[in-house]
Amino acid sequence: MPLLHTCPLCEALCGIEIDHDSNGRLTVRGDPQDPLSRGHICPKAAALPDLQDDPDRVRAPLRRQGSGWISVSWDSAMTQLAERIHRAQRDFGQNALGVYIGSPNVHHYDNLLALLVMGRVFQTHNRFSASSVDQLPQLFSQWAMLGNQSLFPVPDLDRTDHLLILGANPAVSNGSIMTAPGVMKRLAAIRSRGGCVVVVDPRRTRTAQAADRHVPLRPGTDPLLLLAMVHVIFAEGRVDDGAWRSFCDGLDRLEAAAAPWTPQRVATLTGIAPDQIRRLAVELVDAPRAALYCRVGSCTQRFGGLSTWLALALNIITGNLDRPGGMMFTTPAADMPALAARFGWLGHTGAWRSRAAGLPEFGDELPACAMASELELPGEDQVKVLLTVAGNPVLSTPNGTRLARALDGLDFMASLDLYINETSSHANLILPPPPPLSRDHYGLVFHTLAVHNTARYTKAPLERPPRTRREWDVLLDLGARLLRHRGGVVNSAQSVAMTKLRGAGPARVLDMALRVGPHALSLSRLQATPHGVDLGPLSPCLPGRLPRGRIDLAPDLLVGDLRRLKVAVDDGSLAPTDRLLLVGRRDLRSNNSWMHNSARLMKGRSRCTLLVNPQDARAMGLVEGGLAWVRSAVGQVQVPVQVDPDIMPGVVSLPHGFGHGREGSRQSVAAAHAGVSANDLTDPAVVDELTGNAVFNGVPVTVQAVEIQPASRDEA
Ligand SMILES: Nc1nc2c(c(=O)[nH]1)N[C@H]1C(S)=C(S)[C@@H](COP(=O)(O)OP(=O)(O)OC[C@H]3O[C@@H](n4cnc5c(=O)[nH]c(N)nc54)[C@H](O)[C@@H]3O)O[C@H]1N2
Ligand SMILES: Nc1nc2c(c(=O)[nH]1)N[C@H]1C(S)=C(S)[C@@H](COP(=O)(O)OP(=O)(O)OC[C@H]3O[C@@H](n4cnc5c(=O)[nH]c(N)nc54)[C@H](O)[C@@H]3O)O[C@H]1N2
Ligand code: SF4
Ligand SMILES: [Mo]
Repeated sequence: MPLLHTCPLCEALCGIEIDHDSNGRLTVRGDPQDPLSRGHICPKAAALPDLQDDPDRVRAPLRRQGSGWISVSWDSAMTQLAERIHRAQRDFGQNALGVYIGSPNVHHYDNLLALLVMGRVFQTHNRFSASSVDQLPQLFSQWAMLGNQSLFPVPDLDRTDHLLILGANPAVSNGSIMTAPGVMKRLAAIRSRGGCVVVVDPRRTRTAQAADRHVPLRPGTDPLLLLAMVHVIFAEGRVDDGAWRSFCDGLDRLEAAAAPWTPQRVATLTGIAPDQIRRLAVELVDAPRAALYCRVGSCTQRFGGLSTWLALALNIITGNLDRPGGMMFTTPAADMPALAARFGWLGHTGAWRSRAAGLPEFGDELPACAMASELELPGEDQVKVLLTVAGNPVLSTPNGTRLARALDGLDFMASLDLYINETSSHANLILPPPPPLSRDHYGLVFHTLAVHNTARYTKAPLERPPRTRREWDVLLDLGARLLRHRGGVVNSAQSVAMTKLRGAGPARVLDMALRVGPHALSLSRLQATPHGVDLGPLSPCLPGRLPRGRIDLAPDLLVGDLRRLKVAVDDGSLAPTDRLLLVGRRDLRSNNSWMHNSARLMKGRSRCTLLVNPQDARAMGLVEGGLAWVRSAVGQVQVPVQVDPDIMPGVVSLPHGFGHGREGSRQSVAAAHAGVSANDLTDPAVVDELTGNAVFNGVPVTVQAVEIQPASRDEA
């Protein structure tokens, strides 16, 4: 009998079945009875057993000793960790602790719950996470417009007639803030029922190839395109007059904001002709049901906040928010947005700022771009002790090389991680979690972002390796110890409560969230239906789900940020020049910076290549397979060239998450396919100043062929 589980690697939430083949090896298949994924999986799922068996995976707590590592007991590791954090906070103030929370935490409900509890205990302003190298602009816009950062609209893929995709490549990413397993089938279905899919992207991606139309866009100019689209909707009197008008404010201010931005004015900057811009806009009105979906490509740029604001506003004024076939909200069994509202986690910004760069906090977190300088800059509030939880910021945040140096200057660092990698290799302690097949799964976040309401809870199919510990246990144990160190009656009582909560386990908390949720489910009910339950299509919920009961179409902070955009347009920094613009890309068999230690995923040709348009390659004397120097304001890397007509002229693309050749990391397969890190080129000083989000797209670079020195006679 196969054991049921759920793949935690990406956002698609595929149901899987774990079995053994005739040689006793673990196999992974899609679960055809999962109501959401219906048997779909991608090649990464097959590699889940590799994590289980990987000899490089950390199997017991490790303490640095000289240049090596020794394994230590959990108790000794936890005692040291709690003591070092306590001492630093006592001697240097609460902000001497820094915490970085990486993206896999969002895939494990128990991690998320533990981190929510620990927010209060850490008591530091120096909290960072992968949000600010990803979807922070969306959180910001949702907070400013809808009043709740967690109210993510998702495209109602299975019912839409027109999907406009901006800055996303679901053919490869499997969908993001759009949990839609088998997404390409769903996109094909739009077309086979007579609908249309359009992709706006500097590269003709696999998603674009499968669409009706691809519209190339110059990197970093999304807000200009979107402003011109808003302009067209108003100028042509096509603003929808549906029920949304009764609960939306600021229509006039939105119109005024977009008034100067005609399609003609932005055509050269965006690289899109005025009639094409007009067409992109009116299609959203003319289609019976349309959705404008924008993701990472539009977020991780200088004006990410403006992009996500304008995209949401366009969905509203074309009548496509909260209606079937448009952008809709889920009704998840454990209702995170509702819980966020209940506990007051709606969002806030600027309550404090990073010392060096002056970047604002959002929702209690400072931008990851501020992290290195908060470690480096001496004085009050300097980070002395850092805890990373499932993150690899040396490869995933701008100027990783500088961050790596800053990590070495810390008094103490600990990493909760599966591997000794580019980040954790700088730590004094590495604390290993169980691998994915040894942990229970519920898609607390991703059921909230799904194109259809379902719920699935799966128990760990394999036993937990004995010397690994769930983050739930590690973090709550740490919390209890820190409170004890702090002393006093209140702290002692809270410490006892935390130990009790730890003992109760995360499943109990999940059970409570399910019981108070809109479907009044329970854990036992989900355990009785392990393939998952179908909770129906997305359904309209506005204005009921809005904390203020109203939407602001033109929040002051966002309208105000248009000044910064205008300056950039006026000073020419968004205009075409001789410099090439770097953008990112993902690969189906990668997962950000990890999963590169699985031999089956890494076989085949190298994927860490620089895509260059043939026209640019000719101009620069670059040849397929030849090496090139890529240089930016902060660094340089040497990388093989891949000449590709699908990338627009003037743009080059490098994937992130590579660069495994750094000293200290111990991932033998990854090291054999090291590649270079795109984040040795990206610059933490160039951010979306409004939100603090990192900029990965539209990074100016120069590219130069590497001169191959002819071998000398002696060598020959
Ligand atoms: N240039 C460029 N940079 C980017 C991006 C880009 O498009 N371009 N994308 C950005 C985006 S969207 C994101 S989300 C970030 C990701 O940034 P991060 O979250 O910092 O990096 P990951 O590469 O996801 O690293 C995850 C780490 O968690 C560990 N890990 C995996 N599973 C577990 C687990 O269950 N428990 C624990 N404790 N550890 C685990 C892995 O070994 C790895 O070290 O990267 C960003 N960086
Ligand atoms: N296989 C795989 N799947 C993944 C991941 C992975 O690393 N590998 N990472 C996961 C994570 S953490 C996330 S956040 C999601 C992200 O999922 P997606 O949002 O789909 O992200 P990408 O695949 O990076 O697609 C971004 C697209 O934006 C385009 N782009 C670049 N610059 C610009 C620009 O200025 N404007 C516009 N409009 N487009 C631009 C790029 O060419 C690219 O095609 O994927 C998740 N899924
Ligand atoms: S699409 Fe994502 S969730 Fe599905 S099998 Fe692949 S990695 Fe796992
Ligand atoms: Mo991400």
